Amino acid sequence: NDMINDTSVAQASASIALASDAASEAVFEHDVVRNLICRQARYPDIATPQDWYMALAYTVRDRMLARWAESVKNYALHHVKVACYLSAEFLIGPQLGCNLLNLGLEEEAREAMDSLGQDLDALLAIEEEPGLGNGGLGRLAACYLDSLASLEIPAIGYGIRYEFGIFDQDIVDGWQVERTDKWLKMGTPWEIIRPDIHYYVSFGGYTRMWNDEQGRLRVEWVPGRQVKGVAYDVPVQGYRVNTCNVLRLWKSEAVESFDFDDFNAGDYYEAVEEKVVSETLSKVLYPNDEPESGKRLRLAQQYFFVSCALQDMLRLMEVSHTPVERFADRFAAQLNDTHPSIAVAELMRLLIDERLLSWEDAWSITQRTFAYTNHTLLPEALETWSLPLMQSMLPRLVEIIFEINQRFLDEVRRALPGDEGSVARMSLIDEQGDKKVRMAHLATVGSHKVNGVAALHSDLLKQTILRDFAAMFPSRFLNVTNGVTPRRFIMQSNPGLARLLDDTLGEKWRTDLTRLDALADHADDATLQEAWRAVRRENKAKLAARIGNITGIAVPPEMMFDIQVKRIHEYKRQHLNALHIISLYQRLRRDPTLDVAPRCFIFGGKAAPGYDMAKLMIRLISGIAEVVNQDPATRDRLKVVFYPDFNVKNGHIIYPAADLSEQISTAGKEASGTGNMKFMMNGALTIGTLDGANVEIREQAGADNFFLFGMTAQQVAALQQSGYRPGHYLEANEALREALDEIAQGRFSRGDKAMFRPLLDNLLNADPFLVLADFADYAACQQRVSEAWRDEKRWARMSIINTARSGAFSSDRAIKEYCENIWQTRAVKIDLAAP
Ligand code: B1H
Repeated sequence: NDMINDTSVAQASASIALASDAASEAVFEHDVVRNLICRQARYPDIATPQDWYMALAYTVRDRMLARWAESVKNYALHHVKVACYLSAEFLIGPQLGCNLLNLGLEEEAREAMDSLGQDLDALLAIEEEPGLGNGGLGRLAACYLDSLASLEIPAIGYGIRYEFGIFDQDIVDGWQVERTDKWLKMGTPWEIIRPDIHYYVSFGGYTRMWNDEQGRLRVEWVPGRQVKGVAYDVPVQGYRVNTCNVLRLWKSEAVESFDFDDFNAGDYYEAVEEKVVSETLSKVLYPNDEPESGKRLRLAQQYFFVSCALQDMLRLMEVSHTPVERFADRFAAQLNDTHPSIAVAELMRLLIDERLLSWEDAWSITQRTFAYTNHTLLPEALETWSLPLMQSMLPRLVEIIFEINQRFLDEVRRALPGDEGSVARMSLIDEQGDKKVRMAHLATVGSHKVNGVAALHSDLLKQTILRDFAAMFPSRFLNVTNGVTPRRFIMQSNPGLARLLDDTLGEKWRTDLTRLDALADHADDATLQEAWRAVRRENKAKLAARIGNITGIAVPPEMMFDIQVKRIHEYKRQHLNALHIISLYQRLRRDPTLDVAPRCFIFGGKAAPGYDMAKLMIRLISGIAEVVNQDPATRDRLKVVFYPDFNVKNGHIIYPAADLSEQISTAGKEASGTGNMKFMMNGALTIGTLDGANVEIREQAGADNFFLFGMTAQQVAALQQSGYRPGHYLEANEALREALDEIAQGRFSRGDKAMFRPLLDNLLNADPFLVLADFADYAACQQRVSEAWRDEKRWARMSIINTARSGAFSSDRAIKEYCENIWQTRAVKIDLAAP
């Protein structure tokens, strides 16, 4: 208490944080009870687990908020540069566990809850995760926020507070059924609503020119309507540091609850409708892992959050009395794919129309501020917006895009005189057929750096979709290989492994993951191997128990756990995995003495609701599981599980239990992958193609510790160029024919021969992702996996080496590269004890 009295009011947040740090477990316990009463309005005897969860969460939150206030104060005081991560998705996962971990409060909380008669693990289990993202791209954004805070880099994440995140998945009769995600139904303790921080965003209407008092020609956008964006802040605590950054999510609201003109005129319903439409903007996340082109509401969402973010950044300049000319010195803004790329035009609009800067000055600021990360080369995933649609919704922004384009194409023409082919290819507007705005081009032209997310992907980016740009601006392009946070994906989800690493290496790996490297020296150590296996056994037993509870399938933990969890997509080739399982099943039936490793194949992942082929792939896997799991001939050698509702929370229990990680996308199609890194850190071996970050995973692990198969990206491109005939591979491979035939016979569809016809026809006639071409090599590689599994010591050694070499895939490494090579931002130490 002296501490509080000795410090001035100006030091309030620091002293509050220090006081709670110094306080005993008894104070923690007292705070939980106080929150139970004062926030939940419940007394202990009648409190539900949800009440206790909330009380505990608020107790933890209080300790973060004091650090947050101190962090913000420091950033403002020292006029530091802030990294702003603009993303339509932040898949942050459950918050309580990682906040306890990062604050170092796990033990204190466990004991406090214990004396209150509550089990911490049970409370952790009832937290609903905010599913504000689809998959890898959204989870990457969350890992990056964790690393930014842990590395003490001033940062803000800007996104959308979707009321409904990614749907929950049920499996009914083998089919995916979507349920709306009501993550807010019990309220969330992790957001701070800031009604005072709000901005207005315009839509529709028209523009007109006018002359202001100084005789300047100005453009005014007369909107058809406006929507209000309100800030909802989520604190992001760094690991064992005082830095606490913010994820600022925007919720849309009607400007006025009622339009009084309409109301007075008696049209009550029209007035209410306006409110409903406005609030629709942040209502729901689009559940596609690639854009579904042309959805009006989606463009409105993008512009909405981007405009709020940029207006917020401009306000922050004002409150720190910094002239707007210095914008790019105070902010680095990263575009997470093209979803926020309208920001390029919006910043120009704000600077020119509202801050009255010249085009040249505004453009210089814009280019120096933005950088763009590309996450996909799939042509169907490249965002374009119909020009008429954009003109009707964002008329002023289209004018600005035209001006950017004109000036840019002039530059192209100066550099490449007479080359109208290049001009047409590079234009921001696709003029073929219905005119479209190419968002990747807008992002590339408006940025000073453009990066891919794995070495191979960055190379392909320069050779394919952005080739002309890479030739013209070679120094603009770079690679930043993705990374994942070891806090959540090792320390929090695999505490047994974390303890073993502490015992073997000391604790330095916790803040510098490259130190895991030293583990490789002990890879053959029998004692370590035994301890290693014990940790893995426990993780597998936990997953097996969970699978038993959820699906009723009994899986023996001694089996090899062969896992493929990720969104369901043809390019990720879950059907290749499925075909191999069928083939293995057939061999086992034919020869019951066949000497192959007993395996449990586990799948998980959501299919976009409109993606019929992906849904059919889920049905196929369920069908195989149904047949295989009850067949006495193979029952203790082969199991197949579709684990429903794969999300961050389920990932916590799945990654640490994997022996084999399936990373089998068609080479050249998976930009990076990040699940591959989570598996590797937790000691799984990878079976994979030379695609995305697999290439670098194999380099790090060593070729001997990675199961490689399949065509290279070059071979894939060449084969498709020369005319791929799936039939050719079918003729050459009897096992493949038999597997496809058994599907066609209705074996996995309860006799229904029509069910899988679309999938079979697709494979036999087109096979756009070369499943048949890679099948033989995949099956042969799986045979090598089986053989390796027999040698326990060899497997343990390979597993240890994989973890040891996973340091390069920490998101801390990735964020350091962003800071050094793109953002030019530095760490700021937040010292609570400073005077
Ligand atoms: C990735 C997406 C994506 N790439 C559009 N592209 C979306 C595109 O809702 N949409 O419209 C949503 C997501 N996501 C993934 O990004 C890549 O496929 C992975 O390979 C990569 O690891 C991940 C992070 O870079």
